[in-house]
Amino acid sequence: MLKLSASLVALAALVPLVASQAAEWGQCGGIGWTGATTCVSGTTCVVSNPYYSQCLPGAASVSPAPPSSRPAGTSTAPASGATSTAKLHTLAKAAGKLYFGTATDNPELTDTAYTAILDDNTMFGQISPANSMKWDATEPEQGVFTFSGGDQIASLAKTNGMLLRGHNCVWYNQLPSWVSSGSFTAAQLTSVIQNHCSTLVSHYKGQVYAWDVVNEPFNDDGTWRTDVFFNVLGETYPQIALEAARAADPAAKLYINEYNIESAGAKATALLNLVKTLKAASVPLDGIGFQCHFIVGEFSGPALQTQLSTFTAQGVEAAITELDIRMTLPSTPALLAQQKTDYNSVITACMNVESCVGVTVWDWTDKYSWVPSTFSGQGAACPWDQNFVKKPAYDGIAAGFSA
Ligand code: 9MR
Repeated sequence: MLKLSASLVALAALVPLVASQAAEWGQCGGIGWTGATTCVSGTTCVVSNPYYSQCLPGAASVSPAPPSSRPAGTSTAPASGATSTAKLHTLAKAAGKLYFGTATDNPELTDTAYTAILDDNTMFGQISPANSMKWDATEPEQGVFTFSGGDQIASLAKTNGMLLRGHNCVWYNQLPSWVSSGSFTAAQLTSVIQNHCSTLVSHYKGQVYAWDVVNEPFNDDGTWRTDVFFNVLGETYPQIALEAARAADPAAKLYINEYNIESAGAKATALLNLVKTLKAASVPLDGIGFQCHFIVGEFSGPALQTQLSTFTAQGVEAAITELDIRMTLPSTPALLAQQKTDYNSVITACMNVESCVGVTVWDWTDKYSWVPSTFSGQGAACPWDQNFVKKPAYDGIAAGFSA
């Protein structure tokens, strides 16, 4: 304590001498920045992106700056800075994977500081639309298809030379009410599914690497979700959707995408049994998406690796499709360090299973994460913080692909 107080006094004494220097965690450069471009002693000005450079601690003995000197919006512990300058998609490719990618969403694309990073195809080699290819966005009224939002994301992927993931054809959520509340015979709903999947997948034919054809079919206890599809058609609806998608774009990989299957349990068993049933019946199914919405410190890399191996042994590929690792706010250096370990464990699990083809984060920055609005008091789940500063998690990912 005495030592800390002494160094604080010493730092305070220095303030008049370093007034033209940015404080630790302060901004020190970037497009449009007119403030100080050098950092106080013990910190280094590190470029995070073209719009933002930050003074990051270069020596462990430096005391954290008071919150008032941190960038606006940094309400939690600042990212202590990733050190890797390698680009994640480049690393993933070098490691033999198809891609490292991210979800994005149409409203975010007006944020030029965001798109400056999103458009870097050495960082992201794959894009998933977070919302704009879902049923409510693409067929809001029966037979009326609207593709403008999805087309914007598809065009971004094409312009940047990135793979595109279609998300999704059939899901219990984000359904227009004409589907979720409709009263259909089995023949009518079969036709509704066939028309939706066929029109959607055909529209993007040739542009999509893989489609999440069926999303989240099971409850956590392994029972089927009792949505309109299951209630009317029972266990047959995945086959209807998969066959329609295959006919519409024979080159696209067709996936079932699910969460809480990343360790053994009733839900993973139910999905594994469905995969076996579908494969035995020669239903077109090429992959399983492991969403991987995790909580810091509550995840096992070896368990994930076992599940990836178990599923791919059935003759399907696998992908990490929606990775994020949330924490109870405020973030702390210890939580960020554990998050780095956890991100590393996910990448390592995928690296250790050859048929795990790639990894997608469910947006790369906390600024646009779905987590805080869904889980009260939780967040900081992405590898970049809300100011687009890379967190230690970034290093965890980079190290995973480099091992
Ligand atoms: O990221 C999506 C968010 O913007 C939407 O509000 C939410 C609504 O259901 O869906 C989010 O994406 C989900 C994805 O489509 C399926 N797996 C879970 C994702 C996070 O909720």
